[in-house]
Amino acid sequence: TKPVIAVVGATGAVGTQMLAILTERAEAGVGDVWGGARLIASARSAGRKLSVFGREETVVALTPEAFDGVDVALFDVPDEVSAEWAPIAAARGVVVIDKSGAFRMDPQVPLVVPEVNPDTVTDRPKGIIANANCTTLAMMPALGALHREWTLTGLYAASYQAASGAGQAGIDALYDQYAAVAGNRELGQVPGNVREAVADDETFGAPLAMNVVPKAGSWKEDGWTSEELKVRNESRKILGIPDLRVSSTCVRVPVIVGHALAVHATFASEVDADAARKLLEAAPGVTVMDDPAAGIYPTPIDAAGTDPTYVGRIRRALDDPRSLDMFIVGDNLRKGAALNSAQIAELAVARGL
Ligand code: 2RA
Repeated sequence: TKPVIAVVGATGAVGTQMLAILTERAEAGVGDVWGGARLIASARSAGRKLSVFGREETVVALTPEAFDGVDVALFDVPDEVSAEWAPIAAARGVVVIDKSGAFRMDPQVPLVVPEVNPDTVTDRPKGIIANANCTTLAMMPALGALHREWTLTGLYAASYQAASGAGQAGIDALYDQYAAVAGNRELGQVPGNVREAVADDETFGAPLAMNVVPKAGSWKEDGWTSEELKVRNESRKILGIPDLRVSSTCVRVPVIVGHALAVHATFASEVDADAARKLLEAAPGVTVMDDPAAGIYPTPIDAAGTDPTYVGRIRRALDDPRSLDMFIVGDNLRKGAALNSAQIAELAVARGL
């Protein structure tokens, strides 16, 4: 019999994508490994009906019993909910794949990106596998391939992160903000009038429509944000380079879906842009879009709703033959979240759970 998969947080921004991705992959034959789905959410959402694998399923409330008969559970819930409930599910024999930040840096929990470190999936003493933050994930398939060839020594990045990184509330807020400024050609040329028109400092820390905000996540020590620390810690763990030099500035931009990163990557040996393009073309999960003369480079609006990590603007640094500069874009809700969880689940099944 085929294993049963549960989606915990089935009604959220990522949960909704998860159901679509599981269904698509089953229909396409790439992820046709599941014998059924259990949809789990907060008591508030219990009773709602959602479609998965072409069937209507009723959402059930998160209780220990909700995991009875479940083999794999994909958690897409806030950190504190995962921290409490992932161990409860794991104790009932469920393989938990957790998207929150609760377990990512736990040495007994693998942080898996199937294109980069697939073998770590079976080394999970707690029964929990972690899925990385969307900003880190966007870069990993590409950087993993380059690292295998040239040995990564430094990773310097600026992110351009979509509003949907802040969940459904972020999506709703950005659409509302666009509506508040639409058609007004007075805005954005003097201090303050965009703030007045948008009147939403809360969601992103400053208005996002007509703006960019150099803050994603929450403030941490010494002026760093939680996102910037995740980029550093998670990249090191996934790539298996504990002393990798990493610095980033994470920025929210007025895009609905699709995180982008301007990356400067430094390697142990000299690199070559054409060789990098070839390597990336052959790398699983990566699509090269790099023909500037023909106007071809990746942008979020083309990445949204698709699976690959797109890489373009690939060039060797003018002042350092061991460094590459490039622009990387991925759908933060798909490879950045739901798709990577689905791929980890399929990998766990392929490795005999
Ligand atoms: C963001 N990476 O983009 C976060 C979501 N976990 O806000």
